[in-house]
Order: sequence, then C-alpha cells, then structure tokens
Amino acid sequence: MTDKFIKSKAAVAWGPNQPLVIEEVDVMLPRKGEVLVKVIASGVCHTDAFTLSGQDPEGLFPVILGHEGGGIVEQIGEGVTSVSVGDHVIPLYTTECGVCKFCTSGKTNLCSAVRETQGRGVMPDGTSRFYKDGQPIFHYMGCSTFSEYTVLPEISLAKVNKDAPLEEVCLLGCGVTTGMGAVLNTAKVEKGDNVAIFGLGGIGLSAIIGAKMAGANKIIGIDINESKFELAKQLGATDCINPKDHDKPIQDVIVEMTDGGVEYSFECIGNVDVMRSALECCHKGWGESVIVGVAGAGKEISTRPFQLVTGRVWRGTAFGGVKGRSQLPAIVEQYLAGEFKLSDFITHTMPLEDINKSFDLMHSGESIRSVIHF
Ligand code: NAD
Ligand code: AHE
Ligand code: ZN
Repeated sequence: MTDKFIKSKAAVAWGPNQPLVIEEVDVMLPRKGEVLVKVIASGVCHTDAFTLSGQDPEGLFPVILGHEGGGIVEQIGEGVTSVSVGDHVIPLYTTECGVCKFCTSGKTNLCSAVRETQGRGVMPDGTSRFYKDGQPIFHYMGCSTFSEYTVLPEISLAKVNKDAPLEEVCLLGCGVTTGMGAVLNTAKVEKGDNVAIFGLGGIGLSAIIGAKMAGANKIIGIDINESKFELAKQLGATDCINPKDHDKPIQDVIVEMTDGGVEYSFECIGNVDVMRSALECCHKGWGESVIVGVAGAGKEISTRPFQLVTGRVWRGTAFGGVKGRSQLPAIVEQYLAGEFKLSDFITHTMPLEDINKSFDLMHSGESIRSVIHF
C-alpha cells in the first residue's frame, strides 16, 4: 500500500547552532505498530539545546527536536492495541516494550526494543516519517515534539488521565519526572538524609521536590545563578549556595555544612568538573552521587579512586529510573491529587513560531521551562 502524508508545522534544526526554522513538513501516516500524535504542548529541555549545539555524539541534522511533550492520539497504525484515537499521551524517549532483556530484568528502566534506530534518528523500520520537499528529516529521541504532528512506536507512549492539562503534564515527559525520579527511584533518599543538588534548572528543582517528599534533612541547592534560589527555597531547599561566593572548593564547603558530607548528591548540569565536586561532597563510607546532567562529546569524569575505595558511590540515571508506560500514568495521578505542582516551572509559554526565544531564555538563565503551545 502506498504511504499517505499529512502536512504539519514543525521547527526544523537544519544544522548545529542554527536557529530553528518553522517549516511545513510532510508527515507520513503511521505504519504497523505506530501512532500519529497531535502535539498539544512541549517543554524545551536543556538536552534539546545540547543537541542543537552540536555537542551530542548522537546528534543528527536536519532534525525535528523536542522530547518533553503532551498530545492526543490522532490515528493508529495496524496492530496498535494499547492506545486509541483521542487518548491523551506523553511521548517517551525511554520506551517500555515490557519483553526485552532490560524490561524484564527488574533492574533498569532502559528498554532496548528501539534504542538503536532511535539513536539513528529513524523509526524501527529504519525510515523517517518526516519529509521536506521529498528529503527525509531525522526524528529526535524517538519523540520530535517540536512538530504539530509526530509519529511514534506504540511502545513510546504513556497513556495518561484526560483530566490532566497537557500544557502542564508535558513536563513529566522529561524534566520533572527525571529530577523527582533521580531522588526517589534511583537514589532512594530516606527521611533525615542530607542532600546536595547541583544546578537549579528544571531538573535540579524537581530533584528538590523529590528530596522534600522523601523527608530529607538538609537540602542544599548549588547554582551560579542566584535568581534560581527563591524558587528552590520555596520548593524545599534549606540552603542555597553560590560556588563563586567561596574561596575554597564547593565540596569542602558542603562537607563542613553537613558534618562530613551528604548522603546523596545530584549533578543536574552536565559539567564534568561539577560532577567531581558532587562526588567529593558525599559522606565517606556511604555517600552516593547521581549523575543526571548530560556532558558533551569527548568529556570524561575523573576523581581519585580513593574517593570510591573509601565508600563513595558514583552512578547515573536516565528519566529518573521511571518506566514510562507502567509508572508515568501514576505520577500524573499524583500531580492531579496535588502532591506536587508543575505551574511553578513554567516561566514562559509561546507559540511554535517563537521557539528560538525559548533557547535564548534558557541560555540567559531567565527561564526554568518554556512551554510551546501548538
Ligand atoms: P537548565 O539549563 O534549566 O539548568 C541548569 C542549571 O545549572 C542552571 O540553573 C545553571 O545556572 C546551572 N549551572 C550551570 N553551570 C553551573 C555550575 N558550574 N555550577 C552550578 N550551577 C551551574 O537545564 P535542565 O533542563 O535542568 O537540565 C540539566 C541537565 O540535565 C542537562 O545537562 C540536561 O541535558 C540533563 N538532563 C538529563 C536527563 C536524564 O535523564 N539523565 C533528563 C533531562 C535533562
Ligand atoms: N545522546 C547522548 C546522551 C544523551 C542522554 O544521556 N540522554 C538521556 C536523556 S536526556 C533527556 O533530557 C538518556 O536518557 N540517556 C539514556 C539513553 O538511552 O539515551 C550521547 O552522549 O550520545
Ligand atoms: Zn530532557
């Protein structure tokens, strides 16, 4: 059967470090096992900027970025059974097939079903659903939410409660789930633990929410942009510190503040030097540091191995360890029940046409999250 196409407005990244261009693209209707989603809203995450900067080893161009979306199922392909037209969905860059070695391991939320083709910017059959003048445009993180319409594999969609405003719960497609999950799922912070959170953007502030929920004792927020401190304190940070105010390494400052170091630290920036500080501010014998930030091509972490020999642990997390299809719907319910707020994060909203402003606001440190409304 010949493939059919619909027109969609999309922000196309034609090359690294170039402003996105609003284009009318052709979107191929879903093939077997695939779903066409009408995107209602999409947050802009630092990872979108990271890939646009050319620093992502997996970065491909031209591409339609965006991976923090909320949308409505517009059409389903052959064999799709778990979602129907009209369902509200959150696209998942960490898919959940439920049957691969990873999904059945009980040890990780990483799923291997489509990760290889996703990293090559194509659908599982090796082709794209986006075209401009007949030339393919790459998908991004399996989501491409900076397009009015996008196509995803069925296993890349979490079906969520229709009562939840997609303009807010889109943030659960990445940032907020990642930060809260890093604390609650990956680290499993407990009541009374001291915690240090490096970087108070969308991810770090969400980690503060998680730490507060866990009943942490000291919640220390660290950022070089002090305009982030007010919201951090409102969300539960007990102390906010700027490394620039200190003439010694920030890890030494934190170790002094916490009688030997924190139980858990979280690096939410993507800076390998800060990752070292985050490890070294952990308590001897048991402190654990979780890397959340994504570092550019060629960057490597280092510390004295003695830091690990003496009991500190270094680990990382993707999407906060959350299994998207089976666990994200319940997080949406927690939000609906008022257990945490999302509106605090949305400092700016704008139409797709203004999307380049969202990157400017992120780089100038003025925004927490910009949300694009379609
Ligand atoms: P953001 O730009 O909103 O926030 C980053 C914050 O770090 C800013 O407040 C900035 O002022 C601060 N900062 C920068 N350099 C600093 C330094 N040297 N010391 C202290 N603070 C510093 O970014 P975000 O959207 O919150 O994302 C944070 C990181 O997390 C990015 O690297 C992003 O790619 C990554 N990320 C990872 C996952 C995952 O699953 N692992 C998911 C989402 C985002
Ligand atoms: N492509 C990069 C790595 C990017 C990365 O680490 N992505 C995170 C999500 S960031 C969301 O804002 C992630 O989940 N990684 C796990 C995965 O399977 O991609 C590189 O270095 O090549
Ligand atoms: Zn993200």
